[in-house]
Amino acid sequence: MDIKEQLEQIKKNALDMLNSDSDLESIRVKFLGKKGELTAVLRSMGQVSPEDRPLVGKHVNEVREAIEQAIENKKSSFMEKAMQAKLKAETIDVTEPGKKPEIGHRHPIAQTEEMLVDIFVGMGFSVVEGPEIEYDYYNFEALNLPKNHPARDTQDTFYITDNILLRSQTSPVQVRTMENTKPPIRIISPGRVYRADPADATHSPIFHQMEGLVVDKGITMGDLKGVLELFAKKVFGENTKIRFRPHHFPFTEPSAEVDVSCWECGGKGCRVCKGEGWVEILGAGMVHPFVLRNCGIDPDVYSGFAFGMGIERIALSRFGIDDLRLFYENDERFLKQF
Ligand code: 2NL
Repeated sequence: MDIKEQLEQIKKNALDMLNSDSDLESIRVKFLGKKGELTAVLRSMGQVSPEDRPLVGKHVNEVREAIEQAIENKKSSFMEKAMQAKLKAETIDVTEPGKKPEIGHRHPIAQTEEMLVDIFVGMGFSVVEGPEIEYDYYNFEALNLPKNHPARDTQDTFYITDNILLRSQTSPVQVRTMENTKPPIRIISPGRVYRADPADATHSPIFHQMEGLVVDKGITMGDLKGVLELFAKKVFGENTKIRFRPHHFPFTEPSAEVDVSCWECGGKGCRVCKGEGWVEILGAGMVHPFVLRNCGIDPDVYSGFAFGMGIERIALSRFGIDDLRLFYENDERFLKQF
């Protein structure tokens, strides 16, 4: 085979290969590379007569260019194909209806807490928060709960050390506020509290409470009743009545348990109020003079009222639920309903 035929054969082989094999780089190396077939022909130019060399050289270049061009064409056709595939795969139909992102919402306990806070903020109360890990002093001692009081039983309270515990009410927040603020004081303290109760439909070792405290000159039980009545109407409806039943708390004197007229039957008696016509929602009273004194406030000059309510209890009534454990199970099928 003379060199001319050799060159034509190389060109044909290269073009054939390009039609059947997509590995363009190895085809380039095989024919055009330093150890490639075309280079081998160039090396054998020594055998060509000097007068033929320019012609053969020209032919080699033509073949090289033809192969290069063919590789280039193949490359652009591959790239075009890849681009078409990509465009097809990534097509966005802008006329398609959008996917609605699933947005969550506040937990029913948080919603209830927010509602209670809003009502009292509307009456001029400020929100105060404090530590959930407390000294025995702020949780009990300052509140006129002497050392052997049953509520201080380790059965009921999570003690961490002898004098440090998980707060069992949010009163310590009020005590701290009275210690470092001069009256008038008008605060609420919502938050998490802890009691060593086994969980059942109406008890949980962790629950939420909101207490309120007003201290000023001339505060009376009438102020307490006015505030709680307004509060009850906002939560349970305009026609709601409230009722005070005498009770005992060590930190208030006098003390009362407070009922609202049943929101379900309006007072006639039904399943919700168990035929009573009334439902207990909170405890309240006039701040005990000992407590005021413990907190550096002179009970001969100032008086105050305080109240405390369980947020879960309000949430249960508001949403018509009968088992408080539902609030803590984080079952979306339950939570999505609120
Ligand atoms: C209830 C009853 C109550 C208070 C909490 C209080 C706080 C201070 C002084 C006096 Cl610093 N009292 N808090 C008063 C009466 C009742 O809670 O049944 N809570 C769930």
